[in-house]
Amino acid sequence: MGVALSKLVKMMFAKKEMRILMVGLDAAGKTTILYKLKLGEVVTTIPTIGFNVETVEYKNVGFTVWDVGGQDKIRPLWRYYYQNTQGLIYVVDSNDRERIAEARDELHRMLNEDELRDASLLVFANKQDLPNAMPVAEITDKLGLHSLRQRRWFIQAACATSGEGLYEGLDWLTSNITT
Ligand SMILES: Nc1nc2c(ncn2[C@@H]2O[C@H](COP(=O)(O)OP(=O)(O)OP(=O)(O)O)[C@@H](O)[C@H]2O)c(=O)[nH]1
Ligand SMILES: [Mg+2]
Repeated sequence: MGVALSKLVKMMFAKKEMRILMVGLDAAGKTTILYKLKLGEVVTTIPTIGFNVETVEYKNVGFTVWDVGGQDKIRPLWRYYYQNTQGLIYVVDSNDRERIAEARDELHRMLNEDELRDASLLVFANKQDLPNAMPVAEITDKLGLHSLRQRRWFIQAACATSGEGLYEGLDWLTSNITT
């Protein structure tokens, strides 16, 4: 095999690593998503105080996913995880109409941070299995995603308990991440 070709083959199979920060309001389903991806199972969760971190392998990419607790008192801790974040996963409980404005405010506050300037944004509109779930278009609107400038973003309907939509989200991240 020629040198150029062998280099190309190496590049094609080299494993990529991506640092992902996953946040969102408490009970949005972050920890459920993390372990569904990691174990393929629905685990019984308790509210996260602090964080969980796991590496999820998918399509030759190692996603190091930091899942940080979202209760209001500990939200100020999110910023300690911003550094070197390439992809931001923002999880929304699609059934939580009362707190969608709060979810929007927290999202925009975070996106204003300089450290996250280059991070791609994937929103999981989670809990789509619930009968009263807001559809993706409504969540897009209520989160003000169309007003985002200079940001690569994508919103994916998801159900953490069945796993629906989760890999579609990762697919988007793999092709839209800043390296
Ligand atoms: N129906 C339904 N319930 C879900 C889904 N995803 C998560 N849940 C439930 O929502 C509750 C909260 O899920 P967690 O994963 O603990 O939420 P979290 O975002 O990690 O919350 P914090 O750690 O407090 O920030 C749990 O009872 C989950 O089983 C989903 O897609 N559909
Ligand atoms: Mg959690």
